[in-house]
Amino acid sequence: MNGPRIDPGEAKRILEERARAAGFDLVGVARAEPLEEGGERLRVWQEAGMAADMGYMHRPVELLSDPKKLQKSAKSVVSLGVSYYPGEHPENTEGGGRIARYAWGRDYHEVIKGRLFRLREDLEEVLGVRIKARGFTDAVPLLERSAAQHAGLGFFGRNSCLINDRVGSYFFIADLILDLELEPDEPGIGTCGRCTRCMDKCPTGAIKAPGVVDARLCISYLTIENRAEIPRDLRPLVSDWSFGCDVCQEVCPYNKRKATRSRWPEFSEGAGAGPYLEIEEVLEIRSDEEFERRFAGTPLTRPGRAGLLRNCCVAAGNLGLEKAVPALVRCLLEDESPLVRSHAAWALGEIGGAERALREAAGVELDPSCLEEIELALAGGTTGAPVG
Ligand code: B12
Ligand code: SF4
Ligand code: SF4
Repeated sequence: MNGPRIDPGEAKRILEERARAAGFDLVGVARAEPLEEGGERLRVWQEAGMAADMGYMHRPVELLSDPKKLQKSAKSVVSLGVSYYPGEHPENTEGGGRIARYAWGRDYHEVIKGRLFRLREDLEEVLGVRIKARGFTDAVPLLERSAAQHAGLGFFGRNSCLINDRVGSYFFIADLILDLELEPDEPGIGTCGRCTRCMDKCPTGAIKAPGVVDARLCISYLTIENRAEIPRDLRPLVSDWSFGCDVCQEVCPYNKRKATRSRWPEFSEGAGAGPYLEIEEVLEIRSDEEFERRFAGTPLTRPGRAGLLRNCCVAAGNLGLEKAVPALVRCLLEDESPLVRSHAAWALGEIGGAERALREAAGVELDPSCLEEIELALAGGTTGAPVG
């Protein structure tokens, strides 16, 4: 920081005022110190293999838990919360692929980054100093939930989400690491009491202990970060989720009582893909260019074309979506990705009525994993009922 020394209490008051003016619902400050308890939990989680194949989550604990590793001169970590709650899913009467609420609108990385940088500039102007800062959301390796808990934004729920007593858990966390001294907040406190709803209702049993999510089982991981197949035994449990999962937040009493709609129009359902994907339409996307064009500026580009089509196949199979059969048959016979072809075969096995197409595919398919899926589908899919 260059310029006159500023009273940390006064600087904090100005930060709060400017952050709220910038549209952030929550703001808190912690000293730029290692997040020891969070780091220890991360180490145990990594060692148990729960980080699956997310390369960035296998980085050394010291890197992920120490803000000073991101900025040497850091004095304060500001955590900001912004509600993305866009409302409830309408009933799935059309057979759509369900999208987690955080992804209904525009890509939050871009939207929040813009406002973070403006907030930093605003602070510099009002305080009359140059501030060295790093601003990010869900991008740079730091335990953002732990940092935000230290800064008083909320407490850890048994679903591992950070819950704020006033707004629930449907909020993004963003961070500004600053070389400016700010008066720190008290850490967030709160409790789930005797409630265990999220653990009881998680469709795949991914919440292994209070606050511990095994990513290998989590539908959010399986449909977004995972680049490989969705394991066969988990597919029926994924239900109609085609991007992310909200079950452990939907059942949470804190959200039932507190969730208030986001004030950011970028996160409303009209700003992006909305609550459901039209499965048949997505299944017809054959090139990466077309995929990028269709979902540009939304979080849905994350799993890539093959990943999103894979998810839509699974949702179609679980919904028994007969109207998707022609599109699934084209995926099976024409798609260049074995991932898509194999999941299309599975879906056709679940829905039934596509024996001819499956036999035709069996005659031309060269990929061993696709061939196996086709054989299984012809033998009757998960349900065991013969196809055709
Ligand atoms: C990897 C990751 C995932 C993985 C793994 C999730 C997990 N629970 O570990 C997957 C892909 C599964 C995932 C899913 C989701 N994610 Co995510 N994810 C991340 C990421 C990049 C790292 C999380 C991490 O470090 N995991 C490792 C474990 C060990 O850490 P942790 O989950 O943060 O848990 C900490 C606390 O819970 C604490 N803790 C837990 N219990 C207790 C109990 C006590 C007593 C104490 C003291 C501490 C404590 O210790 C842990 C270490 O700090 C963060 C962004 C970031 N850089 O932090 C976003 C982040 C956690 N994700 C977020 C979101 C929105 C989601 C989803 C809701 C998206 C969706 N709808 O599909 C789901 C929620 C699933 C769930 N129940 O966690 C938000 C959460 C906001 C919030 N209010 O909590 C974050 C912070 C992104 C952001 N910047 O907004 N995610
Ligand atoms: S996001 Fe879904 S699958 Fe993952 S822990 Fe929560 S309820 Fe379970
Ligand atoms: S559902 Fe219950 S146990 Fe789970 S996070 Fe919410 S209050 Fe805690």
